[in-house]
Amino acid sequence: MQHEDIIQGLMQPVAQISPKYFYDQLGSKLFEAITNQPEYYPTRTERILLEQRAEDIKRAIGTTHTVIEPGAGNGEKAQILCDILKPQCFVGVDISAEILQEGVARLRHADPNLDARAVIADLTSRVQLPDEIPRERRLVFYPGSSIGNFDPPQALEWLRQARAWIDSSGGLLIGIDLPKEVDVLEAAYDDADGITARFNRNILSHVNRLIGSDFDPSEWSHQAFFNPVASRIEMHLQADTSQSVHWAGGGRDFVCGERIHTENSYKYPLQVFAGMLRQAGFARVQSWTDERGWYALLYAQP
Ligand code: AVJ
Repeated sequence: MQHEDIIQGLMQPVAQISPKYFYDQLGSKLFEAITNQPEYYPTRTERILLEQRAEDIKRAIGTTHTVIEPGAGNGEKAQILCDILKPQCFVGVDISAEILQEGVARLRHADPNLDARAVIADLTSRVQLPDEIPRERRLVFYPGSSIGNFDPPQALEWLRQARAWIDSSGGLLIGIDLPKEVDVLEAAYDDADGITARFNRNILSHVNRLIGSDFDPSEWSHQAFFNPVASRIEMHLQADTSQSVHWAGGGRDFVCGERIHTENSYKYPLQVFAGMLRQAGFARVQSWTDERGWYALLYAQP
């Protein structure tokens, strides 16, 4: 259960909260604002890549009957891809029901012939897709470098699940953020306007509502840095003062300077990620990269 899961994370020697709890209503809005910050290049770079290479990507993928997008959110990226591929059916999968249903409705409005559906599910566990979704010519679309939130073993597990969703006529189109200069990476997760800092702190307000805790977000500082050994951006919240936090049935003391780990965002070299795709059962892999070499889209087939 959500409740126990959060409390268990908070009781670890180094406290942690899963990044899936960033996305309450305000958190989803703040994330959207992050994607518009000048420092946050991934969303913009991916969109430009998809638009500029649309013809090549379309040729590589061929006819698609059903696009399945885990983490579809507001459906903005789905719109771009559906314009390119013109599938008959779209299935958005997300934990945030309200935003997903809005997104699916918008897609349907843009193309009344598109059979657009919403599946509400927590993507950090295995997801069973409804039986009525056609099996032939599925494309799993996982943009935004969302896979970067998982540890490499979980990421591999996720890729195996994507492989299980498709048959030999299907494929996976996935975006990954590549390693690059540390300054560029760190600025992307600590924008000058402080939007990412607000996004990070907001997780405490969400947790307060979920478990009835009394975190004071204003007592915590946003930290984001690149960990070169693990090749990941880490986000933490650092206590500005020593404090006690309570929740129903428990609590924890934090000393000044102690941290809560809120997110990892892995940056995979292209060849490393292509190797993971092969391990997950995708034999053929094609890729497109922007001219700076910051971001890649990969198309993988069984
Ligand atoms: C949604 C997981 C792709 O890791 O870049 C952005 C989340 N966190 N800024 C990322 C995020 C802070 C984002 N993903």
